[in-house]
Amino acid sequence: MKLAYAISASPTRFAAVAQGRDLASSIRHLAGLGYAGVELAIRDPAQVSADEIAEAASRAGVTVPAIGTGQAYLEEGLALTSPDPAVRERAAARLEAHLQGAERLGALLIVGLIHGPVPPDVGRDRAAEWLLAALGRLARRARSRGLRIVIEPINRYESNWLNTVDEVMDLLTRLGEENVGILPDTFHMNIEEPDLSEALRRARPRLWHVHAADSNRQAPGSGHLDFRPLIAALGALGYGGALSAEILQLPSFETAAAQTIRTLAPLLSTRRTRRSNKPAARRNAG
Ligand code: LER
Ligand code: MN
Repeated sequence: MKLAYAISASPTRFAAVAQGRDLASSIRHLAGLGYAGVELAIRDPAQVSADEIAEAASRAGVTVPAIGTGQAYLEEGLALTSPDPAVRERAAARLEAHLQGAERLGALLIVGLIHGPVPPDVGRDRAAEWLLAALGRLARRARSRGLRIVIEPINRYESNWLNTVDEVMDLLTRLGEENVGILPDTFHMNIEEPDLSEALRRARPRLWHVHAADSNRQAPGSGHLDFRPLIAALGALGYGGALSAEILQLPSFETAAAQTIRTLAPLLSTRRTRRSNKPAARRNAG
């Protein structure tokens, strides 16, 4: 499991990513703190040079585990379930346009908010038909480039469906594409899942990426989520993907990034070091 941190390639109203700084300097800063990966949130891949990002990441010695795509929904209203077929087409085209950059960066492609809500007067069955058709086409195009996609369950206050791990796992079963998996986000899970570790276990067959944020969507350690059992559950599942901090930049990017790694890094190494490092006398001392 590797720690990553989500940053945006351009300014966005989505506040849970670092933004407004030179990308290369953010990447260098995160690498300097010890992050192994930098997740990139990109509104429009036509406005971004994947080569420049790849070079900055390679110079800093970090990977780009995933590309986030939700800004196209938040800033432009693109959605695979829009009642307007032209908008559905543009959303599908935007996702397809990400594939080249995802290939260049060796990144997963995230489909979260851009799947769109169930529109009023459309109904869940029709929205699901549109979504499954669009995801099927995208998955096949991704597969021809050796790429994988992850669908993110998003809490009920941001999306009127696909809120839970089970809902998304059902969607994946209906979709039947081998290269599409799931991305649980601890912020959304804390709202939707009765037991977060249990939900991670149910996601395991397709668990390829995880977003980390505390209960208040701030840096781990700022809220009431206990990351210890979550990371232990991921370790027990043999999860080897990224644990990527997608958090509000409070009080600042620098502080949030430093606090995240200070909180999470010791938990990632606990399983390997705890037994050997603790003297037996102290271990038994209650
Ligand atoms: C995106 O990863 C996410 O978690 C959503 O909440 C976007 O609003
Ligand atoms: Mn997320």
